[in-house]
Amino acid sequence: MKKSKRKYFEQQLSKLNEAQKRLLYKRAANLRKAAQVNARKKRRHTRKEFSAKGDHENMVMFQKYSKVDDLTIDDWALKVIEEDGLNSIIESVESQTQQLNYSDSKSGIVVSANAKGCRVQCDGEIVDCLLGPNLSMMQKSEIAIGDKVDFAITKDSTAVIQRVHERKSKLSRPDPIRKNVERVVAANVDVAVIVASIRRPLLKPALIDRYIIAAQKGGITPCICVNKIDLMQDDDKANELEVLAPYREIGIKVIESSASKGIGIKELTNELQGKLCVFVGHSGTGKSSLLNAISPDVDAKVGTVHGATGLGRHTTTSSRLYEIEKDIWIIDTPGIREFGIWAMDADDLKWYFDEFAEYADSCHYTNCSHTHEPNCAVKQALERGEISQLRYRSYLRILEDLNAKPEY
Ligand SMILES: Nc1nc2c(ncn2[C@@H]2O[C@H](COP(=O)(O)OP(=O)(O)OP(=O)(O)O)[C@@H](O)[C@H]2O)c(=O)[nH]1
Ligand SMILES: [Mg+2]
Ligand SMILES: [Zn+2]
Repeated sequence: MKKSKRKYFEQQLSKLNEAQKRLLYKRAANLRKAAQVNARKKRRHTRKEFSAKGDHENMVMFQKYSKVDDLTIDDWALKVIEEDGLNSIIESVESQTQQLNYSDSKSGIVVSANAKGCRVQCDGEIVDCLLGPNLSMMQKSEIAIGDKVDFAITKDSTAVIQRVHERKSKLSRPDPIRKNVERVVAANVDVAVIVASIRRPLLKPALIDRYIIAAQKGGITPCICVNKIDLMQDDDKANELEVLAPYREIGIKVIESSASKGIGIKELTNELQGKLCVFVGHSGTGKSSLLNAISPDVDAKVGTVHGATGLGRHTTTSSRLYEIEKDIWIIDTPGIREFGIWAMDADDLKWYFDEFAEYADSCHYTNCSHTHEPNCAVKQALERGEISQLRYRSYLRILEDLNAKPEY
């Protein structure tokens, strides 16, 4: 920052009172922490690139990211004033003070959310809530569907979220654009129902594997619901469903269903009894249709699939939590093309493939990655057909992705 600019912002800072300064420095500390984490990852990447290629560009980038550590908290505070303006800090403190005049606080569950606020279900009613200033400063991932929250009604009858309770589980993914930002798809979920179809759209085993890993990593039980079984001829059915056998073998529940013919709906309902569930999967597999089949009252919007390609049309555009009678809570989510795994260390990935476990002890190297090492018991089991080729290929693909992304 130029000296003259710095002086100007320092003068602005001196106009703030104690409470405003406290908020400013809190914002500055958050920014500094995020920048340091980011710079550390970028440094690691450029250093690696530099030692591989020895190019000047990566060296310059490395030096640039090293400078982040030289910035003091005062530098960051000035940056906040420069970017957010003095008024945003003054206003935030004012609204924080206003909120002290609220009536007693209530608790509820977040049923939908956007950047400005969220809808909360409380005692059977839906309340539109704004995020309190302490929350709105945080990343969007700080509030997610399924979160248990406390909110208060201010004097002017606005509902404001005061606190998000600690989550017992979460399904996360990296933001598709800003990969170092976590997006929590759903919080406090018991079961993630991975809705797939064999035809229209075609099965995507690699996507199923990613969902399983993300669910298990977040403390959620995965379950597969293979929908649209009415599209298969009886003679081919057993053959075509064989592709899901490896999942059954590792103890994942697989439910066969047809939302349009009402097949498997009872079994699915029983599985979800007393739980909070999230329906995930590729677009057009029938997530919203299954939700409607379980509870016609919900009447979620259902789309069509493309006539020629059999691909879905992204009918559901934002996630929503529905309370179904009989104590079932379901989050319907929009179908997605790709699902990245949040904050996964490449070395840890192998532990998420349960079928490797019984062989891994016999690998020659204790830290065997089951890829290139000699005398790998997992690869031997693969050759004997004891481990599914499809699952092993998924493992290699995800591993490749994780190694290609220096941020994680
Ligand atoms: N044949 C058949 N078609 C189904 C079945 N379930 C759903 N469909 C059809 O598949 C299409 C897509 O269904 P949706 O319920 O909108 O799929 P979705 O997974 O919610 O899709 P997105 O919201 O885009 O992610 C619709 O035309 C449904 O009628 C089924 O069991 N059998
Ligand atoms: Mg849908
Ligand atoms: Zn091995």
